[in-house]
Amino acid sequence: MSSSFHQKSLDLLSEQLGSKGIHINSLISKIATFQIAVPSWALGAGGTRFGRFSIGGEPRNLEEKLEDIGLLAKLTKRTDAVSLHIPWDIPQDVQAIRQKAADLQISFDAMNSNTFQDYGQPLSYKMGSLSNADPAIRKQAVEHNLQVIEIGKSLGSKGLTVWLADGSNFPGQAHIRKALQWTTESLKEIYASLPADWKLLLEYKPYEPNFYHTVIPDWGTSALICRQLGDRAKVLVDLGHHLPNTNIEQIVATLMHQNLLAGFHFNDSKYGDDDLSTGSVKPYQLFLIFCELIGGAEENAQTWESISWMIDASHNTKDPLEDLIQALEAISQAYAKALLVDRKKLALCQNEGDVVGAQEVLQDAFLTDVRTLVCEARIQSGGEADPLAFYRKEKIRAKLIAQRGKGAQASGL
Ligand code: PSV
Ligand code: MN
Repeated sequence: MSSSFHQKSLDLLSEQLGSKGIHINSLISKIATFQIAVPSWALGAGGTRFGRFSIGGEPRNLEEKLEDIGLLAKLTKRTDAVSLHIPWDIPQDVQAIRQKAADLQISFDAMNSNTFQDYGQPLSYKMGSLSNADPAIRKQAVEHNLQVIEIGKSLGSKGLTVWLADGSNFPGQAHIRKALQWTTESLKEIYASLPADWKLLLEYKPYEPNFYHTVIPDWGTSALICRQLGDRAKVLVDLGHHLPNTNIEQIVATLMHQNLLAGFHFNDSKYGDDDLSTGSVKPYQLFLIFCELIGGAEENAQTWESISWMIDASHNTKDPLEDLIQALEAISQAYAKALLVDRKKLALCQNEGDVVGAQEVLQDAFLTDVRTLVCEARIQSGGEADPLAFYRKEKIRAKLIAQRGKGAQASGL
């Protein structure tokens, strides 16, 4: 888009929104300050159990992962943090990693523990980790989480995200109540070691890798456990961790109502944990989630600052950096559209039972083209007007392949 065309579109939008009493500058500054963390595992090609196709030029170590996020930050200005996964990202030299991150203006978002692989540990997680019937295995899994906290402390992180693969594949395999009890007790031990200024983000997921029962399958179970841990334990909503057609915006509203929303792992899905690019399948759902978030924060259910924002995706077919640029854009657009909702009018419609009117209010915001707005926020922050076009024009992937090789990749999902 030429800069004069951009300016014309911006003027037009400013006029259009101005007639509704919306000031474009305050919108732009809100969009510009909204930052979303990127996980270290989203930078390489993922795969399925059937195979993995390397994209080439993928990061080979933690330093290169930081460099990729630094590049994303520079182009998009929509991310300023990385979320590490232990043991995949254990820093060899903490000071050097801290320095590198500081040079790239990247901070360390929540740390992720991993008790779903064995990675050479003495005891196997085949029958579960924090929920295992064997106390020695539960202890090993607890200690792993404590080690993750220590690494996070050394890097300046402020959160621990726990996602458990624990569950069972067949009826009768597990004692469902005991598994839940052991999980809760293990998490209590982890929570007791959580620094005072940290939070614990507890994920849920209905199925996979277990297909009969999962110990923490839904937001309700996660919330029940969090309540038993303490105020700093909250529920993490990974958009892909729901059965088809689940009303995720309602879950978000309910959690906010209880001050129990830890944050998000953004992605999209058609079936389950497909890890598709955020907003690629259900952009309206994403918009409705942001409507609940903005409403919840405005009405003081939970503060905006208390919520963590992160992408959780794995790419089988796309260039991961291109995909992340698209995801950051989709999230910014959903947020921008939700900011346009005339909340006073919506409240009026709700109070008067004007169902049609309420839908019109939402559609009016959702159908507004906010691309110019998001682009302007990026330009004002010093980013690229069109990061994807820039990435392609500069042939960044080809340069990364030349530098790092065709097939190499650090460990990850
Ligand atoms: C597995 O489902 C998963 O995608 C979870 O969402 C975690 O957040 C992520 O892997 C990293 O462990
Ligand atoms: Mn996740």
